[in-house]
Amino acid sequence: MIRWIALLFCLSVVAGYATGALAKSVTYNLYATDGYTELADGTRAYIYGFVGGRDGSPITYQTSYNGTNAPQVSTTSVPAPTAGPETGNLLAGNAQFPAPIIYATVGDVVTIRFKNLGVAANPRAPNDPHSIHLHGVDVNAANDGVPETSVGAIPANGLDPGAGNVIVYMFTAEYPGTYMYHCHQEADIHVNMGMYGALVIYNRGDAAGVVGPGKGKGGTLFSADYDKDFVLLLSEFDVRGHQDEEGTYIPQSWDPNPWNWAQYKPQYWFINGISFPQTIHVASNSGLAYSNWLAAHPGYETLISGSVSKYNRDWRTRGEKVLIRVINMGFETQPMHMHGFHGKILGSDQRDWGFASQRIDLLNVMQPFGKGMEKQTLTIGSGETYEWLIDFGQQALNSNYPSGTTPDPGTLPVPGISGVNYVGNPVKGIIGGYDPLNMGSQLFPFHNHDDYKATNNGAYPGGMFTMLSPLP
Ligand SMILES: [Cu+2]
Repeated sequence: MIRWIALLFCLSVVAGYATGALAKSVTYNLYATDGYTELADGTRAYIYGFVGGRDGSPITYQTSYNGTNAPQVSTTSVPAPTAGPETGNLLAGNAQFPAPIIYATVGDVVTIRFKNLGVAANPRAPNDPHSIHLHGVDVNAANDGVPETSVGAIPANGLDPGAGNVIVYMFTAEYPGTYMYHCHQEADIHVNMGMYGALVIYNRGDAAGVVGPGKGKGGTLFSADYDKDFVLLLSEFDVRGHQDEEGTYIPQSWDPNPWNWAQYKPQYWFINGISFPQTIHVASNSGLAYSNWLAAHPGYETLISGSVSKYNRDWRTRGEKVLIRVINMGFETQPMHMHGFHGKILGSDQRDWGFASQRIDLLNVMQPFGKGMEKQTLTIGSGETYEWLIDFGQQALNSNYPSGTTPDPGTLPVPGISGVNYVGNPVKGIIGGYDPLNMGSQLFPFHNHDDYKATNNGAYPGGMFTMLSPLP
């Protein structure tokens, strides 16, 4: 008996050592500030937001939109925040929308050093404090980022107590899955103003955990293997509220009341902070190339692609398994609908939904596609996350598109985009001569089924709308 206890003790020490050896420290430097983002139709919207990234790595950020010229994209080292008044910080006034993705691996100790640079893009706005709420992470109250119940929000430079301080949030990554983070100061305002981003916790050994989501690397989540993962962060703006924070909101004759957020009725819907057609790699209205936008928002790729034929460890199907991490950070409930596929729901809110797709053998290999909780429309409420796995082998590469050379008035109309001249594929070449992935294959819409949300300020198509792109 004693021997067994001794053996168990030794094993637990070894296990503890191995666990400790794998754990690492991951540090992010984040700043709060303001700025302007460009909406799909060129509208300039005032935002609050975050900018920064991993400590020790350079970041690429997008400059505030001036309403005329395409924003610039610049690369800089991320300065570690230090306490005290801040002058001359390059990042001030250049809030990113959405906020930089935070990612780590189970067991990692995650440290977020956070400083408020104040409002630089629009000095008329109040110099509000900001915080970081780690939504879904089971942190203690001090690290919960709610000013009234946690370590307080920090004001920027000024006379307020704590101005210029650096807040350090810490947690140990425990549950793998998809999370979000956002400011919780006056959350009705600051969330809609743009202060949110994705947070992803990977399992140990996940290749994707080294580079983060949207980079074409795979891993395992809730006993299912995937070949690559994408973040789909859903949200929307009522620009009247943004005008109110900017100091430019003019009440209408039919509604002379001052703005308040209970009047919320949005005009713009986003996937990862952009709208169709930018979601399928079209340049912004001002001319910012998608590749530059993506460089400044790493991990937020919006065009979902996968190989229809890549063989992988799940012998039952042949296509790439593509994990879509759906996050609803907006104030509305969104029915997201994929054409051509049924995605398997692996989990929700950072927990395994094994009951929805039961494992079938001792190796824990997932049920083949065609069984379990597979959905083509997923209704997701504010604050929820889902992991939705697509098998691209559910589709072949080609279908029987008609071929021809005559511009087809029935093809997808993209406002402001000329150069319709397709040969054999209704979409190929339609986007100003730009072929999103140089593909000769089918494309499938993936969009909000409240179709009025697939609009940009009332113009269809737009808004919360992207594509699924089967590849060879
Ligand atoms: Cu805030």
